[in-house]
Parts: sequence; C-alpha cells; structure tokens
Amino acid sequence: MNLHPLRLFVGVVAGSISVVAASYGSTIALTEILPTGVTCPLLTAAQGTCLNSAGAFVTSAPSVLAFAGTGLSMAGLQVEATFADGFSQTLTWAGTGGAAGGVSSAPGIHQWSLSNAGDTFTTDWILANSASSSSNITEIILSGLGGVNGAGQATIFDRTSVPDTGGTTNEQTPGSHSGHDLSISSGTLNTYSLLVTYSNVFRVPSAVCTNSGAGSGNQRTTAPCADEWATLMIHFNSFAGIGNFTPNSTLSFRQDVDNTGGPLAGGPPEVPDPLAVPEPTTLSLLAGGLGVWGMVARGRRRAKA
Ligand SMILES: [Ca+2]
Repeated sequence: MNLHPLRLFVGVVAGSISVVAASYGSTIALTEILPTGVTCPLLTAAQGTCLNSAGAFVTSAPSVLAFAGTGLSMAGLQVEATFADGFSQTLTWAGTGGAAGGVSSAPGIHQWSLSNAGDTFTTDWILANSASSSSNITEIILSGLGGVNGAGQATIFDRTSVPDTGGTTNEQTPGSHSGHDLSISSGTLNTYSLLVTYSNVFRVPSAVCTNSGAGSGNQRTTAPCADEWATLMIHFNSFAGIGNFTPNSTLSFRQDVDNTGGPLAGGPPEVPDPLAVPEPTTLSLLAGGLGVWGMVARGRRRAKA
C-alpha cells in the first residue's frame, strides 16, 4: 500500500506552477494539495499554488502543543527516499543526541541520510546522498502520520504565514505561531530544481484560524487553516537544471515543524469494496439463501489478486 500518492501530482502541476528562485541559482516550486471540498486559499506567488484532490485528506490532533520542533522532537517521523533505479526505503526518525535527530542508511549501494541538529525554525536540515551510493535520489517524502515521539507527539510541517512577522502574529492554526516554507540554504550542486508539495492538511478541533496580520486576507479563515500539513514531499528534477540528487552531494534546507498534542487522526477515504466478504457469523446466517453468491464473490477476489 502506498500512503503517499503524491507522485501522481508531479506531472499534473509541473506545467502550470509558479517557480520561485532560490539560492545558488536553484528553483523551488511550492504546491499544496487540499481534499476535494476544502476551498484553496488565494496564495501569493511566493507561496506557490494550491489544488484539490480526492486522494488528500484532513488530519487532526487535540492541539499544536509545541511550535519550536527540533531534531529530537521529530522522533517517529517517517522518511521515505526513492532512488532513480527504483529502490525505495522508509526509515523512522530518531534522536541522535541533544536537540539533534535524523535518519541514516549506511550499508549497500543506497547510502543516504537526513538530519537536523536544532530548532527547525532556525536550523537547517541536511540531506546527503553518499559517495558510496550508485544512484540519484529522486524524491524524499516526510510524513507525521507514521508515528509519534516519546511524549506521544506527532510532527507536522508549518508553512510561512503572509506577512511572516513572527510570534503569534498571523499564526493561522492556533498554537502554531509563524512557520517557514521549505527554502534552500546551500548545496554542493548549484542548480537544484525542487517541487515541494504539502498534503494531508492538519487541523485542531477549534474552527478558528488566527489571521491577525495585515495582508492576511488571502488565508483560510476556518479550519483547516492550511498552514500545517502532515506530509511533505521534496521531488528533484522537476524543471530545468541538474535536478536529480546525485551521489556524493548534500543539500541544506530550512523547513519549520511543530509537534502535536497526540498522534494524528484521519486517513485516506474509505472506498467500499463491492465484493467484500461478510464476517463468518454473518455468512452462516446468510448461508441458506446467499451462501452461493458469497462463494462466487470470494472466487472473484482470488482471481483479482
Ligand atoms: Ca503557523
């Protein structure tokens, strides 16, 4: 099962998206995906674009408990790396001492790591594809849906508010304070071309969005406020440029995270299975009249598998 159908969106949005110039000649395109029926905010050019998809969903927790997430507090975060040769690996974030944390895979021909050593609002993430790797990294997906830290808190990604004046001004989701969109700080290549996608939007029970700053009229005013997200995808090689994240290279970037008061609830919409097999007890009750039909249905399921 693939919890991250974001790859499907890469080709869809690449043609119509606004691209923001980043440092070192690189470009970043920011996109957010809201569930069908949740109205997209009117984003500024710097904030990127928004689209709706039935595959996206709303996640929730009782509160945003900590707005100063660190490498340590992100324990439990799921990080999936995909390589150009088709290899894919998902690792669970863990603390590595002090305020630092990360994921790292050393053996084999797909050696990579992602880490952050402090407060994510002010401290860079560092992505590395080792010189021992034999393939480019094409995509990194980070998801707070997979787990929680030792205090039972999940990790979510807080986007930049407009205007981003700090503190609680324009914080949107209550308790989140200002966030920070993914931005490139430095890298060993000078023409990274990133498509950054935020999906599976987060909300707290309160319907209020805190929009106190001037110029905030383009934000959503009721939850989900669309500044906090459970899933972040970084896709390489979306536009002109070197693109793919080659072996023996690093990328330093900034992205703010917060921690929630409890695990994330919510998930992909349930799709009814028209050939679902009844529970055994139900099946026995129906055996007289519908038993033959049930056996036919099961046979069809086996045939599809
Ligand atoms: Ca915020």
